[in-house]
Amino acid sequence: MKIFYDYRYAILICTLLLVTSISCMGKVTPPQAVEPVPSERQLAWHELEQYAFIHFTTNTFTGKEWGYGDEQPSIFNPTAFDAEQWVKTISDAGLKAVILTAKHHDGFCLWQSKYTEHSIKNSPFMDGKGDVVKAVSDACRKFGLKFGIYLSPWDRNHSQYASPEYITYYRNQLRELLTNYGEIYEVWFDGANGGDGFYGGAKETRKIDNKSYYDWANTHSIVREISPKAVMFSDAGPDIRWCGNERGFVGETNWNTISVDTLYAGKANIEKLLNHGSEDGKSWVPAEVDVSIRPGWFYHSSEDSLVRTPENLFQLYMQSVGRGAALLLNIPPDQRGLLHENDVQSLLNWKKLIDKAFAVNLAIGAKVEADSYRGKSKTYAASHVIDGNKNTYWATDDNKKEGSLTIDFGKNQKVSYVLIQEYIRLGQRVKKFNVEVWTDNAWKQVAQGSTIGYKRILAVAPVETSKIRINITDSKECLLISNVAVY
Ligand code: FUL
Repeated sequence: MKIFYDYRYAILICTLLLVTSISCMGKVTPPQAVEPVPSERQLAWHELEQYAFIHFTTNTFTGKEWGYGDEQPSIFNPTAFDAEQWVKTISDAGLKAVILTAKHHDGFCLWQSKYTEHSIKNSPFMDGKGDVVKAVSDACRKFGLKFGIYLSPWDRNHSQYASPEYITYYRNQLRELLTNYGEIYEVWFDGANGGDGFYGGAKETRKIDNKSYYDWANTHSIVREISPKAVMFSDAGPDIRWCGNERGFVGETNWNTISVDTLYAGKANIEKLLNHGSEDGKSWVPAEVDVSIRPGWFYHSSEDSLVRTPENLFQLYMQSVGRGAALLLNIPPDQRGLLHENDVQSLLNWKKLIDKAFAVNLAIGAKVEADSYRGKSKTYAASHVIDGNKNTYWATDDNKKEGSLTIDFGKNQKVSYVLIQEYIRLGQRVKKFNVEVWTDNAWKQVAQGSTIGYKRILAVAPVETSKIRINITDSKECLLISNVAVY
C-alpha cells in the first residue's frame, strides 16, 4: 500500500513539474519594439540594398551638369539608344533597381508630358515619338528590376517657376509618371535650388522659400495615394534621407532614426547629422548613399578615363551597404544612348569582386552558441542567426543589453568579413560591439563597431581561426540579431 501511494505521489509531482515547465515556456513573451520602427515599404526598400541612378537629358549633349533651361530640344538625339543595354548591364552588376531622371533642373522631359512642349516630343529622337521613361521602365520589368523616378522640383525652363501655378504643373507631371509607367518603387525629390535660370525667357534669379513653396505634405499625399508602395527620398525623407554627401559613404555609426524637425537648410553640421542619423531620432528615415561612377552625374567624354575602378566601387559598397545604408550608384549613358564600355567593364568586374569576397558563408553548418537567450526558449536561440530565415532571430531577455555569440567552424578557416543583421522590424538597438577570433588558445579582438541596423559588414585582416566570437557590449534594449554570416 505504501509503495502504491509513493508511486502515485511521484506521478503527481512529475505531472506538476511538466505542467509548470510547459507553462513557463509559454510565458516567454516576445520582445517589445523599440520605437520608431520601419514601415513595410521601408522594409522592402532595405532589402534592395543597391540600385542604379541614371542621369540622362540634354546635358548629355551639351556637356553641362546643370542645364540653364534654354536648351533646344533638337539637341537631344541619341544615335544608338538602347535601354535594355542599360538595364541588363545594371542587372548583371547585381543592382536591383533603376531610378531615372525623368526631368532634371533644366526642365527637359524624357517622356511625352502633355503639360509642356519642352520635351522629347520636340526632339529628332524617334521623330519626336520616343519615351525614355517608358523604354527604361519596360526594360526594368523585362529584367526583373524595380523602377523609380527623379522629377526635379527646381525647373529652370518653366516660366511659372516660383509661382503657385508651377506647383500644379509639377504635381500634374508627377501624376503622369506615377500613373503611366507601372509600379514605382522610389520617388526622388532633389533639394537643389540654384536660383538663376531661363524661366521661359525671363532669364533671372528666382528665390523660393524652400520650407513653404513646394507644400511638400500635399505632394507626398499624391505619391501615397497613387503609389502606396513607393518610398520617397529627399534630404529629410519622409521615407529615405540623404547621407549628407555625394562622395559615397554613410557614417560608421549609422542610425536609421532621425528627428525630421532637426533637418533644415542652414543648420550647422547638418551633413554630419544626415551621415550618422540620431540615436534618439523620432522617425525611421534610413540613409541612401548617392554617388556617381564618374566625377559628374551626366556623361562627359572627357571623363571616360575617370570611371571608378572595381576596387573603388567595392569600397563604396562597404561604406554604404556595409554600414546599413543603401547604395544608389549613378551610371550616366553617353551620347549614343548606351552605357559606355569603360563603365560596363568596371561594373561587371566590381560584381566579380563582390561574388568572390562573399562566396562561401562559413557560418552555415558551424556550431553557434550564445551566452544567454531569451527565457531559454528555442524560439530565441542562437541557431536562428544562421537559419537563413529573416523572420527569426536570437534574442536576449528584457533589459539584457549585452551578449556574445560564438561561431565554431570545427576546423581552421580563413576569415575576412563578418556580416551581422539586426531584426529591425522591432527597431534598431545595438550601440557597440566587437569581433574576436580564437588564436593561440585565447580570444583576440580583430574588429569593432558601433551600430549594426539592417546590415553591417566588418572587414577583418584575413585571419586563420577555428572560431569567432561576436560580443555586443551595449544596446538600447535587449538584443535581436537575425543573421550572421562569416566569409
Ligand atoms: C543634386 C543635383 O543638383 C545633381 O545634379 C544630381 O542630380 C544629384 C543626384 O543631386 O542635388
